Amino acid sequence: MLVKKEAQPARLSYFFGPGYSDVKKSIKLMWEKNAEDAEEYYEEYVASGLMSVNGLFNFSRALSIMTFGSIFSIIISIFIVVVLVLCIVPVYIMFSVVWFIDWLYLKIHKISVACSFCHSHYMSPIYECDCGRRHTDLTPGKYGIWKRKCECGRLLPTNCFNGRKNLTALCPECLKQGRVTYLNEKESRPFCIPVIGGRSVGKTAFITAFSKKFIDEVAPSKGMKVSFYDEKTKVMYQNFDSSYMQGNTVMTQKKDTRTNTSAIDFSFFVSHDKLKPTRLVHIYDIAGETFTKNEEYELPKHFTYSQGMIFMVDPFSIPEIRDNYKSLLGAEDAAGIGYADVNLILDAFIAKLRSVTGIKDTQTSDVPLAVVISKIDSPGLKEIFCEEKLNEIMSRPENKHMKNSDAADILCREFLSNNGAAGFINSLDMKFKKTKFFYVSAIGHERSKGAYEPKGVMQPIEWIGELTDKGFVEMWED
Ligand SMILES: Nc1nc2c(ncn2[C@@H]2O[C@H](COP(=O)(O)OP(=O)(O)O)[C@@H](O)[C@H]2O)c(=O)[nH]1
Ligand SMILES: [Mg+2]
Ligand SMILES: [Zn+2]
Ligand SMILES: [Zn+2]
Repeated sequence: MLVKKEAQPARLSYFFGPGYSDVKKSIKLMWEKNAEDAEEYYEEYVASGLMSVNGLFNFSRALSIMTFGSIFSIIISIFIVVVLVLCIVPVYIMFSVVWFIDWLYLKIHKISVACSFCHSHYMSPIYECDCGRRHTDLTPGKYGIWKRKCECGRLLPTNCFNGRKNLTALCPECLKQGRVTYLNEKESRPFCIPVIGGRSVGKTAFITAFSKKFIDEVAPSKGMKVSFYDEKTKVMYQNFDSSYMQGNTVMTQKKDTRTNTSAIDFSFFVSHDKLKPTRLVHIYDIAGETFTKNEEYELPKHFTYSQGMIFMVDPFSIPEIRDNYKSLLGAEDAAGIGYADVNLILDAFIAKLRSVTGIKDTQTSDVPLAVVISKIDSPGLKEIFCEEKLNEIMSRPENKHMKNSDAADILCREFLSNNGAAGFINSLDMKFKKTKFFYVSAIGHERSKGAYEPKGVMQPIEWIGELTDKGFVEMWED
């Protein structure tokens, strides 16, 4: 396990390469010389006449070289091999120790790559030297403990303590499929959250509001530095920015044309002196069609390693709520209702989750699932999801000292149960060990009526972070 077998385009360190062959060569040479000498005397003995004195003298010389020479050669060979082993063992131990420390550092800090192209998840990428040679296993080893020499002569750092992260990195999984994907990961820890739900439930509005709030307000106020993953995510942010100012959303493409997957990955790095390692936040906006249509999409691999998931529910997708409140909606709100049945979406989501994680029908999933009721600024709902209602729940004798967020969870569950969605809540609780309900208004008002005024968009992600990456969310929570 310690040393992977794949040959690297680098020079072996002395004891594993030149040292080893030098020793082999010198032992071989010694034996050859011995045999040569013996042969020489034997030939002289034959030439001098088999029974002559001189001949017998040469014969005994040949014989003694054969025996004593061989014994002597064996001793010297053993000695050389022992010396070599004595040199190799400490080197081997040393590189194993450095290899282990490097591995442990990545493991403890949960450093890994969640490829934003193919969504595969792994610990280390392939590193490419300036000369184009690819090092599939750039770790301390027989090619070098601290640095290795690429075949081109360039010295490459082999571990996380001396700048390996600054080398050009490639996705090994993309490469297997014949695609060259350069990664911008900087030995960072991914923080991945897919946002799931039917079409028009408010996923894109939620991601827009969260991203803007986090990047423009929360991060700067806490001294965190945000940088975009690449040019594409920068453009995505600019689109979020203009949507945010206008109070609308851009329609999510059915497929990410770049990755050909059904999830759009908005990713950015978050760094701070006290935050080790840097986090790479991935928010996946999954087009609603993935759940409602029976089309074949690539399996959502990010379901297997996400810190948590957000399941968005448009309250107006629930028939009873629609019947009760739709007449109060303005034209824009009425036009933006997500009609897909939440139970069908939930079933489709669970089926996808099962197929990719392999969990059985009878098993519950461990992944934290934040169930988010959207658009609570809508007329009729504003009066339900309000401070007074929370206070009423917290004043109940059984709820003494309850946190606001727990009261909000109860409020959401009661609201859905009272409106014919008790079955939906049961299904969720049966399939997921950790669920919590939240209510949000991403836009804060009807579409296209001015800039966003988001409410409650941080809490679902904070809750997921509290369960899975406390060090990170503690940086930004009040
Ligand atoms: N009133 C109101 N409408 C919203 C809110 N969030 C989204 N919408 C509307 O719901 C519709 C669908 O939103 P969108 O985010 O594009 O949904 P997606 O398909 O799930 O990404 C759009 O017309 C939005 O304007 C909100 O917080 N309040
Ligand atoms: Mg969308
Ligand atoms: Zn990839
Ligand atoms: Zn090179």
